[in-house]
Amino acid sequence: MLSRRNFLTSAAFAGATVAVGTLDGCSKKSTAAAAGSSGGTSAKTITLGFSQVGSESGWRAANTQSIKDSATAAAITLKFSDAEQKQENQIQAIRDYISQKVDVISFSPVVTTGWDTVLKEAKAAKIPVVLTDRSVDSDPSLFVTLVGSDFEAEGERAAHLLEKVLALPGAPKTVNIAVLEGTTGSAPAIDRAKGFKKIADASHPEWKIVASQTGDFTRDGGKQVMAAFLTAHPEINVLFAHNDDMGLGAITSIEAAGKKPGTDILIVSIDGTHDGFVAMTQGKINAIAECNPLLGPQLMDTIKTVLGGGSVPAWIKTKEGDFMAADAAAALPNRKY
Ligand code: GZL
Repeated sequence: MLSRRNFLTSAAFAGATVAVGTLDGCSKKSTAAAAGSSGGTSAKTITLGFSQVGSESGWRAANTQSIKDSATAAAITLKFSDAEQKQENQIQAIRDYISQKVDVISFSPVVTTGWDTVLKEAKAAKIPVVLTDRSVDSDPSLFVTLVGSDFEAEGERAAHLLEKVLALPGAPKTVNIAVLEGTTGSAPAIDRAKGFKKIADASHPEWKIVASQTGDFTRDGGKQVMAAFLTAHPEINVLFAHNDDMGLGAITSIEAAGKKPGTDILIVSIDGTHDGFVAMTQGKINAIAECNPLLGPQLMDTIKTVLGGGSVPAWIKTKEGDFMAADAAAALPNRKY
């Protein structure tokens, strides 16, 4: 069986649009609508049960705010829970929503595996599930769709940004890369690493990854792991951070080691948070591949379509750009997060 993540990639690639509730290729209504359950009506107020990963980063804070603001704007009743980056808390929250008979469940899965059982329980309860942000390796029929970014493309984009940074005057010819990985087992960590490696392997035999370890998407994680990297590998002159927060934490350790971030150690990261942009204006981060957290409006529109019995694409991708440090000052006033 094609895993959900592979299916999403192929479906997105093929531009496939599939009826909600099933991916068997024929057009069917959403599970809820087809079953005539509460989800099939448009008159009553929709109740959404949402399980958020946690509050680990600036990206997550912006994502949470977007979901809360958009639910209010859409007149959708939101039940919201913060899992503190623990899968067991997300599974419990989903079970609570099932017992509360919400109309729809949405969540950003902290890791890609271990969801089949609870998703089968949601399906048995005829409650449609919409993924946001991160995908999972589960039977695609257990989900309606994913509203979120293409993390593998983000990894490729980060590698291309590093190419541009290394083409600037004064950049080193020897490239010794440290990687601060996201949460182990999460879709962004897996796919960003895959995308970056694809470009590195294809075009840059001179790039050497000398250290790679998770900082769990947090500033403290980035700070602690980078400090250890610098002790073990004084030759490091490039950092690829899977998110801005780990990059910002690493900057603290780089400066504590008497080195200049953005000069002695070039930094490319992913997200595009406010503080990431500020670091670019200070020359401490050299480039950022944006990962848009403002998924709320798309999520609420998708929920209304699904509960109205409509069809949605298998993957609703977010739009996002790439930024070199030289672009940051001009872009900063217009940033929405
Ligand atoms: C990406 C999201 C990641 C961000 C991190 O969509 O899941 O999790 O890149 C966040 O900042 O912690």
